[in-house]
Amino acid sequence: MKIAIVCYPTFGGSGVVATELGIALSKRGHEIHFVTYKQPVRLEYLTHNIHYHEVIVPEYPLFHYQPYELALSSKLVTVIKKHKVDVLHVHYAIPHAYAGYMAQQMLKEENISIPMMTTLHGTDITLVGSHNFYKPAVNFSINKSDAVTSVSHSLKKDTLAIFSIENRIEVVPNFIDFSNIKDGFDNCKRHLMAAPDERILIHISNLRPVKRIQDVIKVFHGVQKKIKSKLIIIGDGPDREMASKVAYELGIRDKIIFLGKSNEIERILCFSDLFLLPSEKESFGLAALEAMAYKVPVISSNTGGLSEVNEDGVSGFLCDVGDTKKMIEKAIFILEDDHRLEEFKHSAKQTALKFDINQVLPMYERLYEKICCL
Ligand code: GMT
Repeated sequence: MKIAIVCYPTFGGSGVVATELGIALSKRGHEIHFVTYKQPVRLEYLTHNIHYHEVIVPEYPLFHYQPYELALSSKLVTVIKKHKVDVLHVHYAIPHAYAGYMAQQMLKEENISIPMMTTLHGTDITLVGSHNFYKPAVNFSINKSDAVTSVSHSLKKDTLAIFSIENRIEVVPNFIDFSNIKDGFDNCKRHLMAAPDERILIHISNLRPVKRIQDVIKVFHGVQKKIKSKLIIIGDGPDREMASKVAYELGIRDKIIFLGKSNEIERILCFSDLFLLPSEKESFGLAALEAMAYKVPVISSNTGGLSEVNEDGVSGFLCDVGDTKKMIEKAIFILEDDHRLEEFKHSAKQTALKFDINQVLPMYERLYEKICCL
């Protein structure tokens, strides 16, 4: 099939999922067209059946806000017509589903019909989309999509509670392509980060308030009192400075390494011992799943879809949002004993294997076929 994928090309989970999906579909013989404003970060190279089409929004002084949706829907019309695309798959409802719907309408005028699938990722529903500024448009474009998927049961439930949805929502979980994960990664340079007798804790996110970075620092503060350890933080965002300040105040700034945005998380995950994800809200927690795939157990909050990913007492532990005392307790429990840590590492990987791309990809393919025959 020829599939156009619209996504955010950044480090965010929705962009990562969309990119990995496109790459995997191309390996199964589909022709993929990424349509976005920058080459997606996880898309290292283009191939004969992976194409990237840049959406350009020229600056014009009259516009206080540049009209991205307009440029995106125009680009979609051009790409779909030129490449005879069969299906349009938009990731993250805002504004992609809205722009996709407009492209569909423009194409209809030329007797071209193209079905659209919208994948809901989380903040497009729970944080941004639920706001009255956007709600009518998001509600409208979800209902106008030919298929709607959500990355967890929890997100589906939230969507149905927040919006007036007439469409069926299929749950298609996020996934891991295990063919990219090698056991015994040969570039695993643990010694550059920590001493041999130190444990390594890790947090990866966009450092936004929803991630509760202050809790990451507090949990590490509690852990390092009992267990010699380092904390690595990957990613960047508005709460970066606050996190650093809290760390100074607690006297542990020298034990925390801020690495900024990185596309090489496997180099760090390969030697990490524990992943911290104490988010306020998390529709799925792709970062946690990626950690588990690299045998890193997870201490997370018990919010949104996290309980569908992190198995309590198996791949790590789930604690109430803000319950840093319990998070510290559980982190120490995992880290204090070599044998127990190894068991949790093994179970984290086993749990992650349930999200193997080979189980998930056919779900998307079946839906593409279904909407193409409507
Ligand atoms: O985690 C973020 O804040 C980024 C956001 C995004 O839109 O990329 O992530 C959302 O989608 C991911 C991929 O489906 C999920 O794994 C994240 O849980 C979800 N984030 C939230 O719900 C806060």
